[in-house]
Amino acid sequence: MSTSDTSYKNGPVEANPYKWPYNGDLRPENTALVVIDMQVDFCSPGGYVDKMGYDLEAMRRPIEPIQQVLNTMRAENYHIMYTREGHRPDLSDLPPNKRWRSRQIAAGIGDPGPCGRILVRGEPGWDVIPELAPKAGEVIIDKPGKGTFFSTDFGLILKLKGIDNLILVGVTTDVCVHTTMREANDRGFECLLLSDCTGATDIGNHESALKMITMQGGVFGAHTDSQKLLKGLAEASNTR
Ligand code: C5J
Repeated sequence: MSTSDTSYKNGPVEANPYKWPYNGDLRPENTALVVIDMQVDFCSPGGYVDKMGYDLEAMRRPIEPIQQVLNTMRAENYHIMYTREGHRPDLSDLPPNKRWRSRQIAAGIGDPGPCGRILVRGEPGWDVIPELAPKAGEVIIDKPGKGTFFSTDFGLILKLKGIDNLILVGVTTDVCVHTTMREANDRGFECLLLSDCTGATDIGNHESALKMITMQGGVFGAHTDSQKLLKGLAEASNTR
């Protein structure tokens, strides 16, 4: 199909600003759910976000809807992938300005805290929260930055698995989820962000991040909520 062809039949998922995916090709083989940074450091008392003094409730609200989406997508054999933000124990992959800035807000990355050294690989705070623990065989991407493509093998794995569509959930909407969505969009992946399965340390930022997606005909893809996604997945499954 040529790039100027606009005759695609849209997909089954009611989303904003278009029915997702754009070309109607929604199958377990070509679609992954990506659970971003639902780690103790972001979602639990004593972790990085808690130490910064932000509202943990906003980080925990997505847990239950993510569980629902995971249950359905696992049962239908969609690809399930996870990410964790974190640094090597020797901090050789931690840019000094990132460390300095985190210390300005009393949550120094690499410093000891109630959940171990903050955002350091192997520490209790770095692991995915038990409510959303990955199952055996699900890919986990360890990333030193905000985006999931930067300094990781995420892109290679997506290519080798034949994945075109990414459904993004996790925290935080405006930072790691949005950065990953932007990186993926630039690489040609078709992205959908789930608004009730994501959370930000500031509600205004969460809402703005959603609004940004809808500009220019869906500048980074589209967004919807978990119930609309589940309805769309059921429709896709019925028509296969
Ligand atoms: C942040 C993230 N906010 N997972 N990381 O530092 O969004």
